[in-house]
Amino acid sequence: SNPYVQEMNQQCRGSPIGSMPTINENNDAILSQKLSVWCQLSNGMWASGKIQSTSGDETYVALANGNVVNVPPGQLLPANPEILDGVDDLMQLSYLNDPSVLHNLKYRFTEDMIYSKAGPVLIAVNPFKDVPLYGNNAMDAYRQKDMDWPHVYALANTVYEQMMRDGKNQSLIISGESGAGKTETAKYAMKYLAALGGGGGGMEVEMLQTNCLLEAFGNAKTLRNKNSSRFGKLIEIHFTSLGKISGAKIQTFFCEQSRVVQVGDGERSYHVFYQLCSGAPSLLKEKLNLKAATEYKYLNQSECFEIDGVDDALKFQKLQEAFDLLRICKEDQAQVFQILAAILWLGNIKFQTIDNENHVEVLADEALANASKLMKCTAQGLMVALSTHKIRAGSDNISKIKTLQQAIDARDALAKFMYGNLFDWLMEQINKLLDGNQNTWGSINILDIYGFESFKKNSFEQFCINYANERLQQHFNRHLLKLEQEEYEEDGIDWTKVDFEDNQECLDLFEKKPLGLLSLLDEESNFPNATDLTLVNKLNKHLNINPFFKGQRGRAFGVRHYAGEVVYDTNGFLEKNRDPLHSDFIQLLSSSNCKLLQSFASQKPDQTLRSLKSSLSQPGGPESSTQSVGTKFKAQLFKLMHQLENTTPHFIRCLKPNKKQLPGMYEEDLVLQQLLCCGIMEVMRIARAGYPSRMTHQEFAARYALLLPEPSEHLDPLSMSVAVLKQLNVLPEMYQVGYTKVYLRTAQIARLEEQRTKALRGVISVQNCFRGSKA
Ligand code: AOV
Ligand code: MG
Repeated sequence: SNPYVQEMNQQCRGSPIGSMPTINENNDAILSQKLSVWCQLSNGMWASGKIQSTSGDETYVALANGNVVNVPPGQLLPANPEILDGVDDLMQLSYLNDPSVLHNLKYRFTEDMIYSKAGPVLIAVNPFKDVPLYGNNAMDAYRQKDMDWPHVYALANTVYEQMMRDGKNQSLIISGESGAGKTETAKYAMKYLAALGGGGGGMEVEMLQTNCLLEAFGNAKTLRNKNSSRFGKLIEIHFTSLGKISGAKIQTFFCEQSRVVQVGDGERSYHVFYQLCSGAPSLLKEKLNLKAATEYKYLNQSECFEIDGVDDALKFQKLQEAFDLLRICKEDQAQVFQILAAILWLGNIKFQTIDNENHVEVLADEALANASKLMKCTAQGLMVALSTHKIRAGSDNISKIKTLQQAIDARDALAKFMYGNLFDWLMEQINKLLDGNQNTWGSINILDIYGFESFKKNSFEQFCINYANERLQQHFNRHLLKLEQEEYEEDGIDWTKVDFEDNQECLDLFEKKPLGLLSLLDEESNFPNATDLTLVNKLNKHLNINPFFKGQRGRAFGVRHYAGEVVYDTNGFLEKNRDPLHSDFIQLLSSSNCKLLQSFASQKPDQTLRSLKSSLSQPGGPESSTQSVGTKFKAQLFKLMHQLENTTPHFIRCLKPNKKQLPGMYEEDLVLQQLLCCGIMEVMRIARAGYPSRMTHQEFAARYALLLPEPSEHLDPLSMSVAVLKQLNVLPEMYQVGYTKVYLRTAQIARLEEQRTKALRGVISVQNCFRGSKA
């Protein structure tokens, strides 16, 4: 698997690591001075101890539990002095090795200090319980800088101040595995920014309410997370030049539509269905002919209906409140619920075969009656749309009857189409509301996408999700590892390069044309007779030479992602990538008396037309719209990355301490794997050796020249910058002067700012005195 994982395996799984360069000068000193060490036990875990004696290659270590063990020198690493236990920033550790980092995070985790810094990156370890870190008092404390512990509030504060200071758009990029806590972290960041920039007549209250709605429609219980986001979102919070919120915009990416019709064991469909079924008041239930969730095919296929500790009925009330607050009128709400109920009834529609060739007709039962009633179309119309398709014969259009599989696919496609459009429509309504006034001066973007996923069985959805994470990882690498070092080199300062794992090759595997996964998938999707097997054969044939691709037996293939290897089952890939637009549905929905459904049919006139045309000329029913799902996804992702490139990025890494989603449980190897695969260790190594703050000489001089005792207009910006640094006695090892910029070590900017504020206060109070005496 990938080098990080290999490294992890070497280090954690107790395999011989004698070849690793663990003994260096420091270690020799540690051995001879009988200091604290980490030693790796036969089970691969690290235990702390003190060296008792050494002779030759033998080292005897007294473990904390009193046992004395003989440890080969290759399995010893220096430990930090106890005084460093639980430091805020991992960079403060004297020894930055894996067990020390793990121990420090664990120490903090057990004290409910879930946030830590790893140099420029904020680390958040999911506590899986309520921790008393988020009250109004905490918000005030971070705002007034009474508190400087790492916290998402502290970072949000920095981001805000940086936007106000530099006048540049900022972004907060939150990443981590599924269930690591990204969405919760994003919500806290929003809450803090809303408090900071609120009160200006902006949309902060509404903005916070959107979460309730987005989660109802876009989140679901998966095996990894009880409240897993099945869509990605970028929230832009807009500010005026006075730092007040002026509005917001939410972009969403790739809602997992297949979940509407297909739910895996132990998982659920989207929350909103269960909320509706258990929370709708009786009048609404009657109107929608609504039954319990257990009665619906789309929901009962997984036999998982409830989530521990979640009251769906209560959530339904909250959802209605959110609808009201977001000013979605009652009629629209009624239509939304109607469509949701229609989707549930659609799933219960059955077909019966009418001949030996598996042709079908729709069973005219309760499900058909309710679905058509809720869709406000005729039962006959729905029946025809589900069981027949039109083809052209000469100058006439004739109807052909579908086979059972075609009919089932058509029914499911209709349900997905309705849900996908409903989701998009909701986003549109929210964005119309949030698009407050036009006084936008700057923005803070918060990115929260679905995390890396690796299940027993992985499909097209995981393929897209993991591809997106791969791109995001590259953004992280580029900013914190690559660009950082390139800038040092280009600007001519002393720098010894730190190597890191680049994931460009894995991205190439996805994106290369014509021989990349996405292109080959598109190509195969265009063949009407293609199957899972022909797809796999094609991939194997063209990609087997790629070290990030792994051919498998049967219809699966593997990809070596930065976070580990994932095996994808191609079953359904082609169909999901084609995402055909059925012309028969467009006609059906246009005939509906439900305004919302009608609008879904008319939304994509060009596509509709195209698909109508091709459906008439091409027997075989559904046909691909011009762009495949994979290609559209890639385009969205590129647009997103482009938008992020134009902002100053800030990174939050969420870590999942255990797979059981339980509080108080810290699985070291799971945490280590996440730290290693996302490049945090390298980031710290670079940050420790590097200069996190930098300003051009012009910027620096303009901001700090007032600290010079004498006017210095005659100096060029570079000399002026140097003069300031000398004047303030900044130690030479704390900065470097490059060709274009001043580079500063951590905490130096804070010192300079302090001096500047003092100097400015002096000026202001003198002015005030002056004014006072005049009056
Ligand atoms: P995710 O966004 O990273 O997964 P979530 O933010 O949904 O993960 O977090 C999963 C669960 O962990 C939440 O439902 C909470 O129960 C708990 N949790 C996370 N952060 C905190 C916190 N700061 N305090 C208390 N509990 C927390 V996914 O959306 O699956 O990738 O696609
Ligand atoms: Mg999430």
